[in-house]
Amino acid sequence: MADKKQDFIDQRLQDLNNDGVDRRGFLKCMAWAGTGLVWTLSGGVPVSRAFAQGAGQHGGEGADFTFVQISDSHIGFSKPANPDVTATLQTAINKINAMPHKADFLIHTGDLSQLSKPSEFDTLDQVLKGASPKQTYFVPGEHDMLTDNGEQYLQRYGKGTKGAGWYSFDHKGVHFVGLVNVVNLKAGGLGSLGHEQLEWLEDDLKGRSASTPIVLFAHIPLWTVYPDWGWGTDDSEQALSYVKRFGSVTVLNGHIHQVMQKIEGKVSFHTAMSTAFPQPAPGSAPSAGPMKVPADQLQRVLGITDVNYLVSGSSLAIIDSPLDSSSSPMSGNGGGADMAAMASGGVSTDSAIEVKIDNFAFTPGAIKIKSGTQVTWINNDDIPHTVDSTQGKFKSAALDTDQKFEFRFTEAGEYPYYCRMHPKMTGSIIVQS
Ligand SMILES: [Cu+2]
Repeated sequence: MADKKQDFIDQRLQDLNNDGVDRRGFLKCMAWAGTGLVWTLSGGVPVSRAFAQGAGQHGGEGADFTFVQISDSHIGFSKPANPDVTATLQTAINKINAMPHKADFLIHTGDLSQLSKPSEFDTLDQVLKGASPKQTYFVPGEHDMLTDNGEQYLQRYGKGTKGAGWYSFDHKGVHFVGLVNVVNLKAGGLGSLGHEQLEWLEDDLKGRSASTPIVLFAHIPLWTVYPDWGWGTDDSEQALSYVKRFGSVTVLNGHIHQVMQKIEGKVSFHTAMSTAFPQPAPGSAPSAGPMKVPADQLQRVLGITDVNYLVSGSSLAIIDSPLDSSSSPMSGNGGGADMAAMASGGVSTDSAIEVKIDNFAFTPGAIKIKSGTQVTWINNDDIPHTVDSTQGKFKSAALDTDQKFEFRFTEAGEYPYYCRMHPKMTGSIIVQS
């Protein structure tokens, strides 16, 4: 039995690696445009494969059914990393529609929008209307909760769900659970499921036969990919303890805009690429964020429809692969903020102070000011951030690129703050009378 299991895992690893994709080419070009992940359920066992793989190879013959994961559409994003994210989502949908074995449904693992705007959701809906699978199951990303704590997301995509939008459903003998780990993020923390959702999950799984294949999906990875960039979920261990007794568990996530895979016992973890823009490999750049690739490469990637749509691969291979930084477009999106240079020992006597938000960091991160000083935060990143007092004393809207937030400090004390979208981003203001 154990041998059989091992054989199976080996087979799967082989499948995952033997995907007909030139991994070096992948690392160079980040074939991120218009990607999606095709899952074929065969005998209750999910196997992923690339869009580019024709019907001949895996074909879907003998498959129970197929579904496709797409992620991180970021509709509304228009920065140089990809000025037309609607077009690349459309490319993904075209691929899905051209699949020889029709997908039963789509799963979208969050960040549908860039700024939670109604017009962005409208555009997404419009593009998805053209998908041949008529059903899409969603979970929200932090970008979908920006303006209204996810009210609008819930109205549009969360009908019949619990809490912040979690739910489960069954499809042809497989039990799917959509989880939400992007609300109530605490300063310094990672993604979070929260007590109420964990209780619900335990209850939802209780009484199901251990032979039922389980698919969990959520936006932020439910395993620790790279905590320095917030790529993990604080209480995912608890959630995973509820699925331990099941024979086949697949965990699908987005958020990090690249493929990472890990198999741990009977649980296999997978993160999908974005349909919008790539992000650097963990630790390979000063921070997470949209990664620009040269325009000619972008065109080349966009022009290729048959190959390079890599969706499966070994995470470890990707993490461990040395990046050729001299010629690679993966060298990140600019120099890092020199935080140390801005560190301030003394009390500033300026009546107005500026804090820059750059490369997912507040700079300077900690400052001492005199009472009455006005602090202005300005977002220099290509991605929105917020400035939220940990004590609830101030709270900005989502600040898009170049947008500012101001607050005048009139009482002495210490004011820690963080970005509610990226709780690893923290700073503090010490006000002296
Ligand atoms: Cu942020």
